[in-house]
This record gives sequence, structure tokens and C-alpha cells, in this order.
Amino acid sequence: MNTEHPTRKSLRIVVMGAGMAGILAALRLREAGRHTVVVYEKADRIGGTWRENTYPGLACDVPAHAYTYSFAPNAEWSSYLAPGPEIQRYFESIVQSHQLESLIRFGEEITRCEFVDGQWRIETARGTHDRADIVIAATGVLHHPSMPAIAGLDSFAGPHFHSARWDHSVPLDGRRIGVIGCGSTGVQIVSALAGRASNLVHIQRTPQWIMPTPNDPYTEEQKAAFRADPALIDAVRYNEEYTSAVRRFTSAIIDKESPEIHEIEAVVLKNLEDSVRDPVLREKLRPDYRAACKRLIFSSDYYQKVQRPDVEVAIGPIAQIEPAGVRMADGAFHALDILVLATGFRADRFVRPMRVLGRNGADIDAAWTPAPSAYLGITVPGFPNFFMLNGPTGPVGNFSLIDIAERQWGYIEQLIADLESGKGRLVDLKAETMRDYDQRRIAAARGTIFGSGCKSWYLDANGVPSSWPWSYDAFAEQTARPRAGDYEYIH
Ligand code: N01
Repeated sequence: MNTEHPTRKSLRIVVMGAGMAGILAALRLREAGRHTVVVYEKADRIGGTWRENTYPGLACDVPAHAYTYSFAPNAEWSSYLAPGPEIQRYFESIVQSHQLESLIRFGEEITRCEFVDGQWRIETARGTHDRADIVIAATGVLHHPSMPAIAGLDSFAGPHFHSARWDHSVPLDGRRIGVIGCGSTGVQIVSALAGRASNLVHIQRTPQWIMPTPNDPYTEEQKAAFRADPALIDAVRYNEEYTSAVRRFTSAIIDKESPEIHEIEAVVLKNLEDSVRDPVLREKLRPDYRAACKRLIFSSDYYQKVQRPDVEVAIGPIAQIEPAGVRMADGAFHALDILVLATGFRADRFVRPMRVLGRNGADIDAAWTPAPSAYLGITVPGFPNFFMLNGPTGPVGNFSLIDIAERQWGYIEQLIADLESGKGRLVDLKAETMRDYDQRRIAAARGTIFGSGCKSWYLDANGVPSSWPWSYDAFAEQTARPRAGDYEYIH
């Protein structure tokens, strides 16, 4: 019996998803050791976004030592920005070293989650039925590929696939490859395929601002030093230059007239002016909206790669896709063997298409129409004991989502502790807490750089940026502990 907390009881907790955030939750719950924990994972492997995205050039644009669990530093990162497969291996190693595999039910996609008689009833596509006192939804942010509605797409004669569904059976070397889309994904793919394709065409409806970023490999000596003294890893992770860059970046995005955003604008403009020699290409690549309005792209070599003679940039809308290639609205035709759709994700989905039904028949789909929101990206009124990691309106602008998930987990742990200690059997966000949050959030979001006039996946169906619109420190402070009065406790 736990003598410190005599009233603490064991709860049944279902975690949805075994990506970065689900692994975090499972690991923390296993460490606490008091609960029955089951993780449902629709795929046959862990990894979430790092399992699903396997495109050439995949890397994380957050420095590797910052995109790492705080409790599991990794001396082995090969470079300042880690390649995707290495990140996947890191998560696999965490699952293995913490023996989490036995908690995970693979190949089980939850299709329905309904609150009945004080518990959550879970149903999977395979017909498994389960129940839970608490649900942790760790279903990811950018998860469902967005297929573009371009006329003739299916008529394309060669292989064509979305960036998150890469077909590795298709040989790339010496082929004519078209890449549609120039978000972080399209830019990484083009940088990786330049020099492999015989002809590479980067098709951009809207060019992007590019922030130059060094990406030096770590030497064997550096890795040995990290191994010998983990404090050196902290020195990179919590390095003053990086943390102050994160703070300056949030100041920039939340205030579109701040000195910090003007600083970013100057850097990306200089990058374009200094890097692209041909004035015609330079003008093609010059965005007509403000820097960081779309999620800023970090690249050390994109401008160099698109100046190669075997790489072409095609700017403007596509008229149609034809069996032999892509026809632009200006009539230009690009003959292609392979077409890659780096066209992004349906960023408003979160737990959907799963059916989630809360108290009194509340439907998450209705609660999130026209646009999803969750208090601190974690809770929604009417859905008691249902906690999200990286849910809607959390910070998603060029930050380490691991850090965000860890902060949210710290907050969720305290709500779980309330339930264990008998404060209530259920904890439900008050509707007025949500209303007040959304009013303040929406007013603030309209003033952020994301709302300065471009289109991006940040904008919800009302055109409001759905990312956290305040500072990083405000997020840290507000997720440090649940605020008295925000929640209703039900016995
Ligand atoms: O997707 P996006 P992404 N015709 O939505 C174009 C994260 N990420 O996969 O701008 C023609 O940014 C669309 O054009 P437009 C990161 O958070 C992180 O690249 O709408 N083009 C745009 O260019 C990132 O922000 C890493 O005019 C069409 C592109 O497709 C997020 O994922 C790495 C079109 C979509 O860009 C999403 O990035 C990679 C059409 N019909 C990704 N439809 C890290 O390093 C769409 N487009 C952590």
C-alpha cells in the first residue's frame, strides 16, 4: 500500500498512439507503476510521424539535442539536425530500453471512444472492446495526408505518391522527377534529390522564405565527449544561443511589428539576395508575403541545389496533370517520370476520423466544427478524463514538440493525481474556462505573424491561426499546474 497517498488507487489508462507523445505517456505511467496501461497503435511499429515519413532528405529542423526527451539524452546524434531514420531508431531504443513494447497493441486502430457510465468505452477496427478510466490521446498533429484536388492527377502514367507514403520500390536515379509543394517537406525532398534525378522540377504555387541553418555533423570526438559527460549535452540543449533564439522566435511570431520579426525578415531576405545569383530565378523565388507567416523553412542548401542546371523551379498554379507530366496554368509543360506530392496534411483532424463521444452525447466532431480547439492543447469540456498531447491550439511553430508534450504531460499527471487522491472520479474542463480561453486566444492569434495575410496549414476554417498565440514562457507557466477553478471534479 502507498503510505504517502493512502487513497491512491489504480486506474485503467488507454493511450492512443505509439508515436513520440504516446511513448512519453506510456513511459511515465509505467514508471509511476500504479496503473494498468494499454497503448493502442494502428500500425505495426512505433514512431508516428517518423515511421510514416520516410522520404529522401527527411530530417528534423529542430536541433537534435533539443528534439530529444529531457530524461533520455542521446550522445549519438550524428549531426546538429538529425535525419529522420535516426530519430525513428531513437524512439525504438527508448521503447526497448524501457520495455514498453509489452504495453502496446499493434495493428489496433481505435475507431470509437465513448463515455458511458463514468468510463470510456473503446472500440477498434479489429473489433476489440476495451474500457478506460482515463484516455490519453497522443494521435499526432500532421497525420492525414492532404491530397491535392488537381485535375487529371490520376491520369499520370508514372508512379506518383504523397510524401508521407513514399514508394521505395520506385528507382529515382536518372529519372525526371516533379515535386509539388514547397513546405518543409518539399524543400527537404528537392535538396535530397538534386543530383540524383536527371531533371528535377520543383513546382511551387507559393514560394517560401528560407532561413539558412548550419547542419554540421558531430565528430566522433564530440560524441565521445557527450557520452563521457552528459552535462555537455545539456550545454547544447539549453545553450543560451538556442534558448534565446526560441524566445526571440516566439516574440517574433506573436507580435508582427516586433524587432524580432524584422530581424528574421532581414535574415531570410539576405539569404535570398546573397544565395541566388540569377536575377530571374531570384524573383521567381521571392515570396510576396511576410517571413514566418507560413511555417519558416530551415535549410542549409536549398538555394544552392535549385541553382544546379538539372533543377528547375516552376512557379504558379497547375492547370492539370497529364499522363506525361504537369501542365502549368501559364501553358508550360514539364515532362516527368515520377511525381511527388509534398502537399502537406489535413491539420485540423487530430483524433479524427475516430468517433469520440463525451458526456451527454457530446461529439468531438461537433465541438470542433468549424474549428478544433483544446484548452492548452490538452482538454475539451464535456470530455472528462480525456487528455490530449499536442492537441489543437498548442504551440506548433518551429518548437520541439517533445518539449511541448513533456510540459503537457506534467500538467496531465497532476490531473491524474487529483483523480487518484479522490478529489473526484472525473475531471472535466469547465465550459466557461474554454470559452474564455478561446476568446483570448482568437483575439491574440489574429495579431500573430501567422495571421498576416498568407495561407498556411496554421489557419483554421475561420481563417484564425490555430497555434498558441502567446509566448513560450506563458505556455510553460500555464502548463506548470492546473489552475484552481478551471475544472469541475465529479464524484
Ligand atoms: O506541408 P505544407 P509540408 N497545387 O502544408 C502545396 C512539418 N514538417 O508537408 O503554399 C499546388 O507546409 C502548398 O502550396 P501553397 C512542419 O511543421 C517538419 O511541407 O498552399 N501546390 C505548399 O507549398 C511543416 O510546416 C519537418 O500555395 C499545392 C505545400 O503543398 C509541416 O510538417 C519536416 C497544392 C504544402 O506545404 C507541413 O509541411 C517536414 C495544389 N493543389 C515537415 N496543394 C521538420 O523538419 C498544396 N500545395 C520537423
